[in-house]
Parts: sequence; C-alpha cells; structure tokens
Amino acid sequence: MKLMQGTEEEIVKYLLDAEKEKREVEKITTKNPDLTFEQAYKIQQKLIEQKEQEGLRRIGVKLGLTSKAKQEMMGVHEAIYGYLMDDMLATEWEPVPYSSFIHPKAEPEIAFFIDEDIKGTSVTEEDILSVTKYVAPAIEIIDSRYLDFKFTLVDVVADNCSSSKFIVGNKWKYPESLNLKEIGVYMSKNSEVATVGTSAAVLGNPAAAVAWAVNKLGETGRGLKKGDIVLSGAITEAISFQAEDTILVDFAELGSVSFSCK
Ligand code: 0L1
Ligand code: MG
Repeated sequence: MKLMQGTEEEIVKYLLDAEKEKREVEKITTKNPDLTFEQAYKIQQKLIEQKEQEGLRRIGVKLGLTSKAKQEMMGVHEAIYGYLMDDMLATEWEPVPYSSFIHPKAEPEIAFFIDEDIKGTSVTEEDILSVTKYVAPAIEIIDSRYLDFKFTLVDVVADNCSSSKFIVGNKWKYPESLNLKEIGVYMSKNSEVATVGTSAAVLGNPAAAVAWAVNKLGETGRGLKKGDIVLSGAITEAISFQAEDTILVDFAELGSVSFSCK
C-alpha cells in the first residue's frame, strides 16, 4: 500500500521526535488509515535502525498484548513484539526522572536472560527454557507516543510497542527452579496494592510467549541472541504513575522489584 501521507522515513522521524521531545502526537493511522501490519513492522524496524545509527544498542525483545483479555479488548488474536535498547534499562537504586516520559504506565513482567542463540519457526516452550539461563522479576514502563495512549494495533507496532524503560530486580533464578505458570503477582503504588495477577495470564506461560516471539521473528529470518533480555508480557493491567511515586511488584518466590520516580 502506498502511504497517504509521508514516507516510512518521515513517520520514523515523526515518532522519534515525539519521543525525544516528550510530546504526544496524533496516531499515524489518522493520515494513513490503510497502513498494514507488515508496513507497521517495517516502520518499527527502521525506527530501531535509526536509534542504532544514533549510537544505541539492541539488548533484547519485548512482547505486548500477551493476555487474552487485552487481545480481546483490541480485537486481535495475536501478540506483538518490539525491541529493547540499552538506554531503556533503568535501575532500582536510581530514581527515574518523570521528565523523561510523556504519560508513563508500569506493568509487571518476567524477564528471560537468553544464553544461546535461538531461531526458527517451530520453537517450543521447552526450547525456550533450555536456552534461558535466568528469569527475573521486572517492571516495564510503557509510554505511548500517541495522544491519550490511544491507538490501533498498527500504530502501536510502528511505535515500538510503547517501549520506554524497564527495571530488573536483583533476584535471578534458574527457570527450572520455578513453576513459571503459577507465579502470583501484586503491584503496589506508594504501598497500596494497585493490581494483582498470575503469570498464567501471559499466554498460559511466559515461556510460551517467548516461544511465540522467536517463531514470529523466525518468519523473517531473525531470532534471539545469546545475551538478549526478553520481557515476556504484562501479567496485570498497566498502572499510571506520577513524579514522586514508588512502584513495587512482588512476584512471590521470584522476589520483588521496585522503582521510584523523581
Ligand atoms: O508492553 C506492552 O504490553 C505494551 C504493548 C502495547 C500496548 C500498550 O501500550 O498498552
Ligand atoms: Mg509490556
């Protein structure tokens, strides 16, 4: 499909400028209503290449729309993926500046640390577990570049699936030491419980979600690499936060992770 307005490069610049200037922008499908899913992933790919040209490094992959509830809400039956860059990693011990966001939300996820390259189109949960060195508690901060956090699936894919920052807790465990399907989670804001859930919400098992991502990447000859971090998808709904807030997520036997905003 020919774009109604702007080239793919112009759309990339539009989204990257919004991210750099911390500005909400109109969603790209308003001017390009026929944009396809394939084109959206192509725009995402160009956006990541542009970030690399600006000196950033890919450090992994993230999944979105991994819960049946969220897929139904968006009228889709598939998850989506984006990339994690090195400047997205924030730490528990350093407050994250609120000024680095537009309208952020936090969501609990399980992080996978990949220890061997893996690629293919029929990769299973078991394959993922065999190449995962550790799993760890994590929080993803999503920050859509679109007005009021409202978009279609195509818009959000082009926008690297709302990726912004993520924090990984300091308790890393071997995946075989846990039942990854049954990790109970609660997320609190300023010590008040905000959401609760269980890891089964992520396609039945977060390892299945990671397998889905590898198979999807495999369709275009890509995969995961040794050293990659994968955020496997949100376990509960995302919650908004403001400057001065502290978010903590407790992942039962997998430990906890928190961050504060300044
Ligand atoms: O990581 C996520 O689950 C976000 C995927 C995109 C949808 C959203 O921004 O809510
Ligand atoms: Mg997420």
